[in-house]
Amino acid sequence: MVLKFFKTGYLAVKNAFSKTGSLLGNKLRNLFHNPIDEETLEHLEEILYEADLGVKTAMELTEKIKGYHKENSALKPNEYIDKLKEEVIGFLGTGIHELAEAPKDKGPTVILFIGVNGAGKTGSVAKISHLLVKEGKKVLVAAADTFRAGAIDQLEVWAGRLGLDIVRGKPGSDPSAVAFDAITAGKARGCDYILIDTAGRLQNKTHLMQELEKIKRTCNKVIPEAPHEILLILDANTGQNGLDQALIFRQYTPITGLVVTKLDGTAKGGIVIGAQRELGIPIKFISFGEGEEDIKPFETREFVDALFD
Ligand SMILES: Nc1nc2c(ncn2[C@@H]2O[C@H](COP(=O)(O)OP(=O)(O)O)[C@@H](O)[C@H]2O)c(=O)[nH]1
Ligand SMILES: [Mg+2]
Repeated sequence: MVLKFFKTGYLAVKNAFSKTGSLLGNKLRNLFHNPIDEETLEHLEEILYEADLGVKTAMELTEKIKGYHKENSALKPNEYIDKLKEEVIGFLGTGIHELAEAPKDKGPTVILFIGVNGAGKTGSVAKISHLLVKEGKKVLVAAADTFRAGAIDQLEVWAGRLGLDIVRGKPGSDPSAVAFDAITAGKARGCDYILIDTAGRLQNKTHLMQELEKIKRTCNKVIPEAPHEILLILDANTGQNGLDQALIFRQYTPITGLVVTKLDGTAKGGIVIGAQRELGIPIKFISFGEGEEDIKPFETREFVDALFD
């Protein structure tokens, strides 16, 4: 389904970045005032790397700039930045990656939220629910992080605040049972979406990964196509480490989309580019604050404009 809330996004993203001074634009404009020589190019690669675009992407972009300079040595600083932006947009493609939607009469659409502790899963369940509700969808959230009692309460507070229907498990109970109850209830109540919060998984703990497998099988029992989405939540501050985690998660489960959180608290917005490119998993949402409005569907052009502004 198309979420229509990205009109105001550019400003929101830009504000989030400018708070922490992560805007690449200024750094790059300063840099491109220098003659484009080996030293400048090396510095360029460093700036891109430091912004967490990833080694490969930083190198490739630097090579491209070198090439452009060879073709036309009279380019202005802003023109180099425009070239970089074009390249990045070329890597990532344009348009938004829409959320999956269950076929008509085969709903609700079930979305599983996974990731390590503290990545922003519970917050993302709440914020995305809020977006969906604003689109007129009927949403139910499932507190299936039964590992920590606090996590259930946390989602319940969000649900109360945002007026979301919630199915909660008892602390210590089987998360699959919560998923089962939630989907059964959501079906009976004619919900459009069921968003399932799960416990923070350590990527090296096999039993937690097996538990995830069981949750998936349970979803599948109630609705054969479910879960329709498995979103991995990545904290932007974790940089390359976060990408490594994602690779391990992916050994255990397909991931249909990424949600990159905490873009307000980092100077490393480039992780969004590195993540989509190096993992080949589409970024569906970016989050840039703790409030329910601080999330939006990811749109390449707008993001790149904000990042390189
Ligand atoms: N500044 C900021 N904080 C965030 C963002 N997303 C989540 N948080 C905070 O990060 C902490 C962990 O988030 P939570 O959703 O509980 O993570 P979980 O353990 O994966 O469920 C909470 O204090 C959130 O308020 C974000 O985009 N920006
Ligand atoms: Mg949580």
